[in-house]
This record gives sequence, structure tokens and C-alpha cells, in this order.
Amino acid sequence: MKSGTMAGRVSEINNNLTEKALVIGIRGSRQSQSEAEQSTHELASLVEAAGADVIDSMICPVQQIQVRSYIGSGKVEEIGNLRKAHDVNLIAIDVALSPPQQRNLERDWNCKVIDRTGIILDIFARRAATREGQLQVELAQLKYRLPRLTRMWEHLSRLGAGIGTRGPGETQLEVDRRRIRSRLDKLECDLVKIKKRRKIQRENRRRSGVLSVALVGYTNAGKSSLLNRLTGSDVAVRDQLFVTLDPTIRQLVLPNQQTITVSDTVGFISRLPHELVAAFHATLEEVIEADLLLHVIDSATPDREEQILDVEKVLKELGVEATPIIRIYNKVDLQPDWSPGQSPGPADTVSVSTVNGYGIDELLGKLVQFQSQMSARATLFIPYKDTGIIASIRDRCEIFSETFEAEGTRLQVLAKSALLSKYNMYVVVEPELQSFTKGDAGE
Ligand SMILES: Nc1nc2c(ncn2[C@@H]2O[C@H](COP(=O)(O)OP(=O)(O)OP(=O)(O)O)[C@@H](O)[C@H]2O)c(=O)[nH]1
Ligand SMILES: [Mg+2]
Repeated sequence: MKSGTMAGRVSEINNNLTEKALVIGIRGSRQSQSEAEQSTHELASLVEAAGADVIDSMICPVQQIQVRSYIGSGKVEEIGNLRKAHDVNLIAIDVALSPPQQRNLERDWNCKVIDRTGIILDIFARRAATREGQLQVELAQLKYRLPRLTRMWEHLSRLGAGIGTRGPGETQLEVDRRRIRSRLDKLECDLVKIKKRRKIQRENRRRSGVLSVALVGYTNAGKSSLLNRLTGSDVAVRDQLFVTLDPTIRQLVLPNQQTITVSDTVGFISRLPHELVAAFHATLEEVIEADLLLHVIDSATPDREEQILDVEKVLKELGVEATPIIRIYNKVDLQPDWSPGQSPGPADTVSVSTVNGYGIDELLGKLVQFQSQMSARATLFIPYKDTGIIASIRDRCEIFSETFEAEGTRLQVLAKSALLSKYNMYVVVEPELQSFTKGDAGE
């Protein structure tokens, strides 16, 4: 009985703490109503993922952005009334507000106002579990907060001008800024160390000639589900945005018995805050350095095409346009009339369902094909006069056997084809290996 009362009290406290939010979508002059609706719906999901209750939402048409508060004064008043009627304590708005606009709206509505970037940063801050993730999010948050710091000073100045307010107010602001800047320097320095460590780990993997595949895609597309399906791992999967933040790397033994690595990482979203992409560079290096990208697409969402474009935009920002990519249309079980022929674009595509396993064998087949095109086994014969090159071969290829003969060293290696072509002059095509190396070694 006692514990029941306690539990009741805790849930009452939690209810009181849960923020009640109003979600405001913006329809720009070049946007259709359905685009605005989808974006507003996504913002509501983000607000929920950040832990608030969405009480109501509305779409506000904006023909011309107003400098003072982004939206016109009539709409500001209308939304203010809606806020009062619902008694909400948070208004989320689906644009990137400038610091003064955010401040003006908070004053007009007398409640907390948060923009799309602020919400995404908040979710990341809640979800970051590892030290690396936490550092990355803190870096992004501080960069976002730095220009918004004036609020503290304004608060002081509202106490009244004159002796004792002006000087200290300004000084405090400068102190705050300086503190943030020195914290930013420290974080950047810590992240450089992490980056170095990851680089060493990655180089160790590369050295073995093992192919690396990275899962990329819009948040909630099913990347982690696919990793689990392919490798039998148990990475967290939930119907929520940004469940995965930290990269996970698993080995996958393909049907041809060759091993590759598959990495799962943070998902992308429309208008992903630039601060986050920059801060997550260390994490995203698994993507940057991958030999092959699997772009996982939620085929069942009405926003599918926009999401594909959004992901491609981030990939471009990361500079990986040249990396081969396979588009994976996931969740086809939700689309009974799906036909793979509908797949748009020139990229290689596969339709799958991580729920019922449809298309997984086809995907594995494509991975085998890619793996055998990309890596090859070869026999190299290095004359003793060139012995110096063996150290670099040892560093970059997997060596199966090494025999010393009268004229030089014979090595059996497995390596990426592109790398093997550098040692072309030493490749020996032996009859039994011919079918294995044919076409691969020289590419
Ligand atoms: N019906 C159906 N649901 C799926 C499929 N694949 C994934 N899901 C569901 O989609 C939701 C998101 O899946 P995740 O694997 O967490 O997606 P993610 O891309 O890793 O998402 P984040 O890590 O949040 O960016 C979960 O509720 C999954 O159960 C599928 O093939 N069919
Ligand atoms: Mg995930």
C-alpha cells in the first residue's frame, strides 16, 4: 500500500514535469500544404522523442519571413491565444530561428520557445550514452548556445540601468562567453584524441583487407534492424527518432565464407543541424571511410522521396559521393502491392523487410558480388632486390603464406583489388588461382 502511494506520487510528479507542447509548422511560399504537414508531423515526433507531450499543432503560412519574430504579428497573437487556451509551457517551431527571433517570441508568448535545431540537440543530449557521444553533443550544444547567451545579460539589464548593472552585466556576459570558448577548445581537443583512436582501430581493420560496409539512412528507416537481421546482433531498435547515436561495428560472414564488417550509426534527418554534422564527424568517419554504403530507406513512409534526397544531401556534405552505394527499400512488408520495379534512380537497389526476412538473401548475394569484385587473393613474387616493399604489403594485405625461394619471396595474400593493382608487377598468375584473381587483381 505504501509503495502504491509512493508510485502514485512519483507518476504525479512526472506528469507535472512533462512539458506540454504546442507544435507550429511553417508553410513557406514555395512549399505545398502536404510538405508542410509532413514536416510538422515530423517535428511533433521530435518533440515527443524529446520527452514532451504534444497538445496541439497548427501550420502557419509565411509568405515573407519577418525579421522580428519570423511570423507576422497577427499569427503571433493567434498562437499566443492558443497557448493560453491549452495552457502549454513549450512552443516548438519548425524553422531555425535567429537568437533575437527566439527571444522576441518567448517574450510575446511568455513561455519557452524552441526551434527545430534546439529540439534535435535536446534529443541527442538525452540519448548520448558514451563519453564520445556526450562530448560530441556538448560541443554542438555549446556552439548553438554561444550566440544566444545575450539573454542572460538582458535579464540583468532589465533590472534597470545605472550604477551596478551595466558594467557587471557586460562583464558577466564576457566571462560566460570566455568560459564557453575555453570549454569548446577542451572538447575539440578531447574529440581529436578520440578521432585518432578510431583511426588506429580502422587502420587495423583495413590492414586485414576486410571490406567495410556502412549502413546510412534517415532516422527510423530500419538501419539497426537490418544490422541485427544480417549479423544476429541485438542493437536497440525502437519506433522513435534517433535511437542510435553511437556507431556499432559487427562482423558478417557472407555466404561465400568471406568476412566483412558492417557499421550502424546515427541516422540523418531533414535540416540536420550543421553543428551536429560537424560535431559527429568522428562518429561518421565509419561512413566516410567505408568501401560500400547501404542506404536504408523506409519505403512505406509518404516522405520517402524527400528522405532519400535529404540523406543524399548529408552524404554529399560528408564528401562520400564517390563511394559505391546500394539503395535498400526496407519495410516492404508494409506495402503489399510493392514491386521492385518502382525503385527510382540509377543506383543499384534491393527491396527488403527486416521483419519477415524478404530480400535479405538477395542483399547478401549483392554483398558477395561486391566483396569478390573488391577483394582478391593473389600470389606475389618479390625478388630479393625489392624486399623493402614487403613491409608495406604486410601492413596493407592479409598474408596467408610466405616462402623464401632462391630468387625472392613468394607471398599468398588477400587484399582490396585497388590496392593489389599497385603490386601488379609482382602478381604471379598460377593455374589454380587464375579463376580467383582473373579480372580482380588488375582493376
Ligand atoms: N514493418 C516493419 N517495420 C520495421 C522494419 N524494419 C524496421 N522496422 C521498425 O522501424 C522502427 C525503426 O527501426 P530501427 O531499426 O530502430 O531504425 P533506425 O534506422 O536504426 O533508427 P534510428 O537509430 O532511430 O535512426 C522500429 O520500430 C522497427 O521495428 C521492417 O522491415 N518492417
Ligand atoms: Mg538505429
